[in-house]
Amino acid sequence: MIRFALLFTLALSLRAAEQPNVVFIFADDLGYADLACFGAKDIATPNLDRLAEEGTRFTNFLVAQAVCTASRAALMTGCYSNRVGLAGALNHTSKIGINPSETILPELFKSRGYATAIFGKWHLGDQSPFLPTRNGFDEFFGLPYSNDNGPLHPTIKGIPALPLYDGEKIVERDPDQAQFTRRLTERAVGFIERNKKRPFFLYVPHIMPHVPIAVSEKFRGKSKHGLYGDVVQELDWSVGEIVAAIDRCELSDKTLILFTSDNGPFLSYGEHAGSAAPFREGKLTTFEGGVRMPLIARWPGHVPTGRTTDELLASIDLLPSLASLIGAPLPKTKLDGVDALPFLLGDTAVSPRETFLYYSGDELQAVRRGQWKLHFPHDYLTTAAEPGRDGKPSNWGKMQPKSIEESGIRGIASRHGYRVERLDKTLFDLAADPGETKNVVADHTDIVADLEALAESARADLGDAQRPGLGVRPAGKL
Ligand SMILES: [Ca+2]
Repeated sequence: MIRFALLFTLALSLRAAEQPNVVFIFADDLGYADLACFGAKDIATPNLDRLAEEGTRFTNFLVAQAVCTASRAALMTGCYSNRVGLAGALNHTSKIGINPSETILPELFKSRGYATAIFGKWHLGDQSPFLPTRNGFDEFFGLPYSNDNGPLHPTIKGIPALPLYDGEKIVERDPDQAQFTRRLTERAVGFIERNKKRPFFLYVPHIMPHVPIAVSEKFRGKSKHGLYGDVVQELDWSVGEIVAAIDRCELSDKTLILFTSDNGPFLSYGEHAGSAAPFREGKLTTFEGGVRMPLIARWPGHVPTGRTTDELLASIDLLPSLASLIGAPLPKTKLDGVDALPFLLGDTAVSPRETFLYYSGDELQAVRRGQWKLHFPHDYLTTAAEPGRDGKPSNWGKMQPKSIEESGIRGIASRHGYRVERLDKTLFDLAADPGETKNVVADHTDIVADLEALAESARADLGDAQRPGLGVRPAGKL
């Protein structure tokens, strides 16, 4: 009996040795072209460039929606965010959050015996049942929502102090924003060192470079791109520290490291925002500048080195792919993501993802198959003529923002200085025209018909504006 127990323990520890660690680093509002390895000219990102050289660059990677809460809900559930009832960006008055009945990414890792931690911004609900420590994370240090959700909000006055959490306890209010990147990095490195002998899932959703941007003394004035460049260079340093800790603990060959951003640049903030070049628009839009993100994956011996792939992949595919990687059973509820692990690992050059639904909140604004993207008529945000300066958005001085709770496109426009424009039904060929400039709808009636049929089946399942979707599940409510 004792012998059997010993063998059983041995089998378990052998299996544990085969379980790779996963480190997921997520920037906030970083643009596609803010890294040198994705086209930045005046921001130096040597650590991320090296990560890309030692792994694979994905140049056609999409997040589900171009705004914080929605993007994170999709990452955590493997579903379009509207399927799980979440949209936009939650704030300190929100009574909803991630539904505790959803099986989310860290819970899959927990089911396989992993240590789990989140150091950074959660943004899936700040009420107790929605906190990360109630939803699969052993450790949490960071913010429950965005760093502008406090007295430093660029345009709204009277928001209460920004809380910094350690576990479920608020340990500081209005912490020094210039220290966020350093402090999260220290936590991440400490977690790696403490858990080097067991499998772990480390999620580092950095608070920067979301406005109000801030940088520690050591990085101030160091870039050729002003404060924004300094902030991105500190994030690059952070990635270097985390990778160095993995290498120092001799975990390189058993750790998959992923780096990307939650949505495109907050363009209304001008010099305090990044670049989505060569893509159109940025955050809060369904143009590629809003949702196309720079994804890097490194895992020596498993993820091909020096590879760049333009195959389509989406953040909703990461949950089923990572579940497959660690042998965790999938959630029993419907998923939108597909298992792309063989593609991630380079066992096949072809991604299993062929189509994508571009929702903004609960409105289906565009659909895509391969290179073809069909926009339905919709409003969108674009920057006002006057550029944002010194942390204030464009149109500053002429704006009349009401409250952080005012929802919808007009609310966002008034709060962040955007203009609202209208797009007609438009077909773009992203292969020939990645910047979405030339409407070819009249030339391709067969493609339009195919994409319209795709949209119609999406509407039945996930809804569209006033039309309810049969497959939508509710958010968690207090
Ligand atoms: Ca964001």
